[in-house]
Amino acid sequence: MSAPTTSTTEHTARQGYDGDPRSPLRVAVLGVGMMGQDHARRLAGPTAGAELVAVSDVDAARTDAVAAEFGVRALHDPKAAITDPDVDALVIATPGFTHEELVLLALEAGKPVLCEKPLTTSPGTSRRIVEAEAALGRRLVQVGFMRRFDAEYRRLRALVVSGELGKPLFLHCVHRNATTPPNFSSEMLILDSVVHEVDIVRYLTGEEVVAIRVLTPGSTSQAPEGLRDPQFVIMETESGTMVDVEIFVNTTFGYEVRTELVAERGSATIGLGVGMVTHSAAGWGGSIPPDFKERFGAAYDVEFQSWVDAVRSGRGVDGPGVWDGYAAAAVCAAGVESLRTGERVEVDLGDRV
Ligand code: ISE
Repeated sequence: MSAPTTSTTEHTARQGYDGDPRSPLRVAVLGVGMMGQDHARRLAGPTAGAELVAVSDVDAARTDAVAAEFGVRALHDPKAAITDPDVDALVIATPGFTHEELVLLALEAGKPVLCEKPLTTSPGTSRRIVEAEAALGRRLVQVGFMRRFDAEYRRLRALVVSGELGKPLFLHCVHRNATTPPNFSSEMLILDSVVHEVDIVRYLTGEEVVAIRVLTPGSTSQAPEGLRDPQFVIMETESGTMVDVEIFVNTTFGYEVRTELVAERGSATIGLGVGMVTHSAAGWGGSIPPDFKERFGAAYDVEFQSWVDAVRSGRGVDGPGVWDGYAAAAVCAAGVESLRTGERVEVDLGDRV
């Protein structure tokens, strides 16, 4: 629950976050579709030290309805929300193609941002953000790679970092969704879904991805006409760790994300979903989450709390940043090229900024 210790009149009179640890961080959510509404709920509810103060969406009726639901201001122009003196920080959950402009405006306004993935939809536009933030000389942007806040992924990373099993040789990844939203294209399996594996490979190994190849097995009859689903993705990291990803987004029944690490002296698997196994007349078994909102709900909560804590403490944003967003965009763009050509495509990130 938010813990505001100053009255509304006191903190709405501020211009930007005042750094007083008793003041809540006043956040506006831009884009209140499915994900933005989920984040608005998170900020209005369990995130301590945050106060949801405004929402904004291109759909004016939706903006008004969500604003009324949370009792906050409806701002119809997202750009005005960014410069609003009573907004300290922004959550950007608008469609990916709008991110570049909004994030650059937020950087210009000097406001911290939690931007949903992808950072932007191309490496060139992501790189512009990397450079704009570098020119400011301080980190303001966190990218919404929520898997880094998931307890199981954190344990797997700790295991890799400990060196107990030796060098990672393979990562076998499974990423399955029950269904896709309308207009989900074959490229989006890479840009919208596999982007998470790209980030998690970088997070687990601490290395960049240097090459990617996308193969297209026969498509499931359960996918919409023309969608190449499933796809099989192979990535290589700098030191030669090999990664395979089965991305399958119309399994019809539920959400599954698994990762098996194979290292020199052993292996470890996460995402088996074996939390509770029941035995009954119906047989034995557990449950499969319906979607990512449930599977990664706790990770989103931790992600938001750590973003708010970092901004309020004055130490600045410290979660996955613009370089992570840029690297993921570059690998995914190479993946889309490979999807078209069937060839292995090398990734060149250029100099680290
Ligand atoms: C969606 O946008 C997500 O981010 C989910 O985590 C992923 O599983 C899904 O495939 C994407 O469409």
